[in-house]
Amino acid sequence: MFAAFSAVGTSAFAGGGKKTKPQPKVNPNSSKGGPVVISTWNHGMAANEEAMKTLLAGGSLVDTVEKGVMVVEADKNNTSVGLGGFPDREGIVTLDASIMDEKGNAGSVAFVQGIEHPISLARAVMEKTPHVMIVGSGAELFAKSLGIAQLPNALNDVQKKAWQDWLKAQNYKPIINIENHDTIGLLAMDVNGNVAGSCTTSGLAWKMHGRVGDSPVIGAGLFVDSEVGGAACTGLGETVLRTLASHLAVEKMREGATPQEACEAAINRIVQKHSNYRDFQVGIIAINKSGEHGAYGLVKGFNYALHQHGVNKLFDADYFVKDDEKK
Ligand code: SD4
Repeated sequence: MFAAFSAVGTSAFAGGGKKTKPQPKVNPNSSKGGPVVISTWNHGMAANEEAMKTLLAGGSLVDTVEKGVMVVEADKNNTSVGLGGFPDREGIVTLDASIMDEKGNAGSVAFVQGIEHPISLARAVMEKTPHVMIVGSGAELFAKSLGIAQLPNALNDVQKKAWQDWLKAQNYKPIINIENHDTIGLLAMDVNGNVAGSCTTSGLAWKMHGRVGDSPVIGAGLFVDSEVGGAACTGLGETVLRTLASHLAVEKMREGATPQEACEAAINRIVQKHSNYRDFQVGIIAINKSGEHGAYGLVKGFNYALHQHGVNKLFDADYFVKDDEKK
């Protein structure tokens, strides 16, 4: 029913024209830093382990970025990714995910219910359909056609209690840094300097039913261009959607910025466009083809896991809002 389809790398984008293709300023041939896996928050440690294991065992980059975040999706104690995530204000858990490969192909799903691994469904959108994004009941129908089970969307005790507590005041205020494990965004580079990425989340707790965040939107929560590198965001998705922060970071790297400079430029743009920037969190990670990485938060508390040179380690990211510390 769904024919295999590869959107990029086909004749539509192949040479033939007389124009010279602009070259990124990063060194495309350098592989001195690879392989690298970087991902957001504490849960990035477990995701990195699985991703690096997959890559070193000869898995493809897409396998790597998919399998890494699947560990987090499968963790029912995680309240911000996968089916254990906090629900929307109607008490329904809805999930968003996206994936990009090293050839520029992309797939995503949004507003899906009862799917244990939305990242795998996003991958199937990328690999088995002519589309990039499928949402809601259409995505669930697509899952069914692939034999992917749709599980009953029942809340566990932790989810139910949190939702019932929220209902008492019904105060919608996104919480900054939910216990260091919000959305997972993961970027991987192989020894040849090829880059791919993935992003998966249950989105913001107590969101309106039907709300979609940045994570499944290519260029917002995730962007990869393997000629340059990749970036992924976590935090208040509306602000990332307004600025397409991951795309912005990759384009900054294309112009010659380091990954750290690119992350800071993306957060600076969010600050410029949001006068209430002290009230929410956004974190961004980036890597380039040389295996260099960057990470930056809007406010204190964003951390990330980096697996490189055989070591998997958590780091606290630098951040923008520091004026409280000077008092
Ligand atoms: C969203 N960016 O849906 C996600 C949520 C998140 O840290 O990252 N929380 O807006």
